[in-house]
Amino acid sequence: MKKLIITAALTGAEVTREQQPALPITPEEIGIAAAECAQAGASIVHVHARLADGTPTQDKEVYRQIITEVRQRCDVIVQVSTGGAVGMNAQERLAPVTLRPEMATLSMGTVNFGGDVFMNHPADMEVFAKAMVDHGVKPELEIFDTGMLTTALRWLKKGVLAGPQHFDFVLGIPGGMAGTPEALMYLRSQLPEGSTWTVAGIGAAQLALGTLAILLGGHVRVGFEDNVYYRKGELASSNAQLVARMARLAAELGRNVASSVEARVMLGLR
Ligand code: KMH
Ligand code: ZN
Repeated sequence: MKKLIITAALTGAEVTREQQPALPITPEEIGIAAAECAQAGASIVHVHARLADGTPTQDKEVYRQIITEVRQRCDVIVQVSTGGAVGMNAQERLAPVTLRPEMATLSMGTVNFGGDVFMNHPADMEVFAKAMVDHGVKPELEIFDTGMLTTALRWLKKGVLAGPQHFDFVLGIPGGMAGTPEALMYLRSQLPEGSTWTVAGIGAAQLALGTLAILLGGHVRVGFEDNVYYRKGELASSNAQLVARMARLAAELGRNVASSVEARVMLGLR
């Protein structure tokens, strides 16, 4: 089977230090966490920027610092968020793409997000896609529900995006598709030939769906953005602890972990 790409979603926009004391917030902390995760087997880090007090920001300069801090320490692929935090406008969300990172997330539709609405207007989504193509940034298509995958398939027909795409099934958000094996199996069954996919299970689904993805030939996202626990009632000590567990499981199940160099080839990065 293909090698396993592990993405570490280090910080997110919603998790707080109160919920997870080891949450990396500053660019330096994010750089250190990225290097630890790379050492543990991650080939991609999904990053969100925060101000020093923890407030989410899409400020390009903070993202620039994050990329610099990561690059000083390791060769992991940096994937910036264009989701940002609920309530941010499209223009601010798109800002880090102009830094020409290797990858960026691209949410494929609007979804209820806990008690909020994560807005993704179709016109904005197309602007995001075009900006990524223009800047040579590989999108990761974020799929929170089935209609979002249908939209992606329509875009491929229409030529908004071309070539094999990389999908992230984010399963278990209250308002989105459930974090169940059935949901994952259905989404996977709809993918065009040549696609790559990863799964980001929320909360307890992180371990179960990640393990299933290893068995199915997909890829895995772990980290504090999606889950702060190591097991029920026990907080994880670091993002790297969650990455290391996935790498161990993969080894047991016969999948070797991809290096960042190998992941770049598998994903067709520039
Ligand atoms: N913070 C969420 C509302 C992404 O990074 O692209 C959106 C999110 C998705 O985290
Ligand atoms: Zn994110």
